[in-house]
Amino acid sequence: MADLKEARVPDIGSENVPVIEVLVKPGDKVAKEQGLVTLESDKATMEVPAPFAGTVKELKLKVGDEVSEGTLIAIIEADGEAAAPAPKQAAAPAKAEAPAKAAPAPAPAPAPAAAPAAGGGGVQEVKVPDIGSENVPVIEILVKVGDTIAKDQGLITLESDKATMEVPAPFAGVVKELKVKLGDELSEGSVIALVEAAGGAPAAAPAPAPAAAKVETPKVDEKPEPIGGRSVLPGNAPEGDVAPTARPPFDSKIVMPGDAPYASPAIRAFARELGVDIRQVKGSGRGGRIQREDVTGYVKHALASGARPAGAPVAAGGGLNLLPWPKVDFSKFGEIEEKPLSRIQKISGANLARNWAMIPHVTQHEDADITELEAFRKKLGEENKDLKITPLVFQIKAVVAALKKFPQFNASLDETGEKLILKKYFHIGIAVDTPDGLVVPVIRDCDKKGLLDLAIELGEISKKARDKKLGPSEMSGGCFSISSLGGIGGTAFTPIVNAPEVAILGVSKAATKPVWNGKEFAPRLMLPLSLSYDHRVIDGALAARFASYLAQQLGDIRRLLL
Ligand code: CAO
Repeated sequence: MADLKEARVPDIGSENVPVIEVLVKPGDKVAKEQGLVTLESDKATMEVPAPFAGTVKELKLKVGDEVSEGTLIAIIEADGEAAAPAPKQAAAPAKAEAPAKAAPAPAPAPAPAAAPAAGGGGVQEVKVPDIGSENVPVIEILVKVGDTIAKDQGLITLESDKATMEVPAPFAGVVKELKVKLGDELSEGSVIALVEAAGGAPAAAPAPAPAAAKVETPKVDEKPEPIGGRSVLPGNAPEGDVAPTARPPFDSKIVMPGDAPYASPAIRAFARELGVDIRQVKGSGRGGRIQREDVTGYVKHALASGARPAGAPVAAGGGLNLLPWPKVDFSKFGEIEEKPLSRIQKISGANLARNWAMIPHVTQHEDADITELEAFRKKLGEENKDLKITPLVFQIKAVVAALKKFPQFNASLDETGEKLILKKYFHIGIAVDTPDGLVVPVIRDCDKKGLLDLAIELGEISKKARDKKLGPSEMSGGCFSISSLGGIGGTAFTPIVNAPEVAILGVSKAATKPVWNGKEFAPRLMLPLSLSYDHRVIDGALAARFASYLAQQLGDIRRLLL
């Protein structure tokens, strides 16, 4: 007999973990333990499997949603026998240390096992903890002999059918000998390495239980299958044989939802250290998984072609040879408080840093006389009292007109950096300031929408942005962005191009200024425009023309009808 049942998120050891993939759709028949969604926290990527076989009736999550224990994933019509006693799956965690009891849940992150040894220091064996499977192949070795490793730093990556997991060091020390090589198949107790514990490291390593080891598995009295997803242990994305540079300030999961790449945190860290945008890299591993060789291959190709695609290694060409970020103990100088960056800040920060570093920016300034526009806007506002009509909607229209006249601005460089993709659509991104940071929702087909429609949509997306309700699709596909600080103040600024777009318009606060009209100085409302552009694609003369055309449009809005 069929029965509608809920599949919920189990205890995943973290809160508000973003969904990066939805693996099923309504109507799909799912097998027991088939992955429903993939979640990715700072430290782990994990699939949440179906607790029983059945047919997905309704999906309750989408990419970008943030979930915690108990969040409803889907309503599933359970197949005959599964419909019966409904094991308390998902949200009912079992102990991590009893993975053999586990069933459909993200893998418990294995707590690393150090060989029991008495006393402090000394060379000790680091063994594979209980990973719930046998003969799991080593797919990455993240350290080499002689490396000084921190506690919880990844040593190796194992990949089973269902999970990818890093095994971290249970204590800090120096790697004396590696006992495994790529392809070796390991089980609980296999020795990974001999590590000389750093001075005070606890020798009888008390089976360190790093944060993600809290990821527990549901209590289901069924066949052991503890590894329900790609899971990685907490701790540092390993350096492996990568140049031991300072860890970047943002974490390894800086991916925009919607196109999350399938790669381990280690590979992401590796890509990031080389300045590679991992989303550009094609994975050659099973199921499209991105491997270390894919990243290096990508870099080689980019260097050989002489191109510097978005994300390619600028530094490799002798460009960015940056000093490490200063490490300062500020508390030495006075009282301090630490505040973690929000997720949005981390994501936008990583993008802004790349765009600022890789795009040769120039900003062209221009003033638009919006005296008449403002009079019209006020009139329109009086006629539509329930609608907030700000100068921004006129700017959107003027930008569309300018993009039509100067198609070079409605373009993106392709990933080789050798071709320009010209777009025939007009989707405009609007930078919105939210309490959690900057987001850029996109208004689509602005050429086909009137001022009032744009005002409605602008109001809606600003609200959605501030309520954190924007989906990934609402933040992608932009052709050109506008960043308006006009409601706040300022006379000019230098916005950062929102790659892969090639230009962005910054708008500051309009002010009444004396303007010479040929006979006298007359008071005119002047709107400061700051057009930043990618100088690889747009030259200064073109930018000056674009900005001045934009000012003309805003100065005489009848032109927008043309
Ligand atoms: N000059 C003078 N006044 C302006 C103006 C301008 N250029 N632009 C807007 N205003 C006025 C509006 O008319 C409105 O006035 P009333 O309150 O009298 O109606 C007021 O300023 C506030 O406008 P707003 O900011 O609420 O609305 P908007 O449509 O101009 O902008 C939005 C919407 C979402 C873009 C804006 O709220 C926002 O978030 N801006 C910040 C963007 C940002 O952070 N950019 C920086 C990116 S780089 O770090």
